[in-house]
Amino acid sequence: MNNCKLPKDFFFGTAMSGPQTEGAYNKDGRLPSIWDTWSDREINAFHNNVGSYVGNDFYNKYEEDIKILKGLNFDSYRTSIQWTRLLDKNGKLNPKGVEYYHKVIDFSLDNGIDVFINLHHFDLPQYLEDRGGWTNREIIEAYGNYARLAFKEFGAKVKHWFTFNEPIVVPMQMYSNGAWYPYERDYNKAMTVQYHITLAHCLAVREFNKLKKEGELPEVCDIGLINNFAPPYTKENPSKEDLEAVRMTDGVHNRWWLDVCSKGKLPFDVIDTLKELGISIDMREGDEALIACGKVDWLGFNYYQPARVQAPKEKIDEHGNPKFADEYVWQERKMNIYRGWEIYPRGIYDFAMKITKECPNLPFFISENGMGVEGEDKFKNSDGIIEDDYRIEFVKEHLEWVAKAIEDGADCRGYHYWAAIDNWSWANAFKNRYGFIGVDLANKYTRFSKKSATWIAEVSKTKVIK
Ligand code: BGP
Repeated sequence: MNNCKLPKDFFFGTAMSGPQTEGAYNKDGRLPSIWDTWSDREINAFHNNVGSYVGNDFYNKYEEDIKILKGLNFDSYRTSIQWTRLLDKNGKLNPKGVEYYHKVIDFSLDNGIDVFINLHHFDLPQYLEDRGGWTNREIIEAYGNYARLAFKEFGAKVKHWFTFNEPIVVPMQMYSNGAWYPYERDYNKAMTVQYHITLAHCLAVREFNKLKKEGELPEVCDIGLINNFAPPYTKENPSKEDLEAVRMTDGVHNRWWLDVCSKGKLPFDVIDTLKELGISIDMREGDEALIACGKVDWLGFNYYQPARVQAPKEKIDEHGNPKFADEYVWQERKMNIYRGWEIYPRGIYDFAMKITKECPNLPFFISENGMGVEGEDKFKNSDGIIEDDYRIEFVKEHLEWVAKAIEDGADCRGYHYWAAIDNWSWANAFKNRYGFIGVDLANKYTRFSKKSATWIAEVSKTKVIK
């Protein structure tokens, strides 16, 4: 697939998030988030003891960074507002937070770069977590208030809005597999959280469309949801049980969101199976009508790796939670050894075609895709430039499959790389670096270009993948 061309109006940019870039965690009225609390309590849970406090200093360096994005010939980027910065404890606007986000948005637009705004990227104000966070149904209204205020404040400037980034991650990492604080392993709780996030998404979309109808938001504004969709695969000659493992993995992680976003419904086969297993979802009167409002204008598709599954050996795990699948290790798989994720570029095509088939007329874009590598200094050449050919190869192969999907009828509008400038990555902190642009932590977070920066600048300018 050499020298493939992407459509002329195909957009290029980067994804990032407030909690991973801004830093300035206690400046100008920003409230503590769940990530700061975890950092305060257990700093050694973070790689090299680097907690959530610093980000990559975007708070102070946003002008420089936006110019860097322009230099890469990007026309857009996505970041998230931090709930903790925009609102105070009473759910009212924090003037300093408002001022900061206006400055970032204005500077971007003045430089010809479009900002896509996402509202929730794994972060939550600690005072809401103290009231049960996403396990408490009352949070849905609090989120609705946050979304409404953000839409009204920035709606005249921001065209593309997103309710959540990867809504499956908080239920999974915090409540189901015990990877992140509060390290719970309670599937019932995880599904309650997933359900409340779903209702919060639907409420925000309903409010957005209402504001548009009332003329408070420009007609051109749109709203979407971003998920880390994972194309599901199993063995070559699967048993009935292997296919069942695919159905539920796909159902909970992918179809749940595809159905809400394209049909305004939950996948009822998944809900039925959960019920049979005794997983109770507290569906109340009025919920169905609210879920019907969850249909979006387009989707963000974050792609890192496929989900390879097979029938589980045990149906219940050691914590008493249902198990739908075991991992299936494909013999030919190629790994990103630093992140422990499979690299399978064809998966981006397969899932693009799944969206095209299962959600007809729903456009989407690649909202994240990237390669994180540890210890990149070892790839420095004699001029001190990091020769990240692995990153060039990674992006090139994925873009080639995107081009093929478009050729085969997928309505994929653009590509945002995660993340053009190295940033803080949750518990992994600065372990794996993703950027075309590096950040020198020991030298005041100075930015520097890697080899891939020149390559991506050419691709985003010409739309030719070579
Ligand atoms: C996605 C998240 C990002 C980012 C990325 C890379 O799932 O939306 O926030 O962190 O993954 O993953 P990691 O930082 O864990 O290496």
